[in-house]
Amino acid sequence: MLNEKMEEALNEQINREMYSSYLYLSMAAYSSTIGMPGFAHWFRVQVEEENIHAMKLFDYINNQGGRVRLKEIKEPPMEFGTPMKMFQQTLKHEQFITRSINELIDLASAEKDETTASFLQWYVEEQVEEEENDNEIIDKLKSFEENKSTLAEIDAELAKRLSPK
Ligand code: OFO
Repeated sequence: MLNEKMEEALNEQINREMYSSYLYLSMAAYSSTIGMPGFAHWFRVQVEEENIHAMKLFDYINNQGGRVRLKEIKEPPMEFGTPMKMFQQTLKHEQFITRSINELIDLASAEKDETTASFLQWYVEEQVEEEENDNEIIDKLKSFEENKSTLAEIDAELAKRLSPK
């Protein structure tokens, strides 16, 4: 059973996950605009990931007898600069999400809500993966900046990303 404070905080996290989904959808559109179909594909898969993150919270709130409240989703930017700048923004956003998950766990502990603290562990691991993925791509883009690879090669690699199971 969720107390009001926890329910409100989890609903806020649904909104952040939906914003992540929207942000990456906008990055997918931008990637297509700059002629990078592999990047666009990678971000579309990321949108699927974010929708899963949001829906896990949605189901959890419902299963705990709480009320889901869907709030307005902020409009994401449309321009992201170079692929490097875009992935730096992606990493920065994921670091923000990691902090928000940590704050939720702190709140769950303060409220003595062990069930929610345990549920949120999945997100802790997921965030390690999310930041790792972005760092890996940033490294690839560094190698491009150092003339060790081409953007077309990186684009072709990102095109291989599989949808989440
Ligand atoms: Fe990208 O991890 Fe959710 O928001």
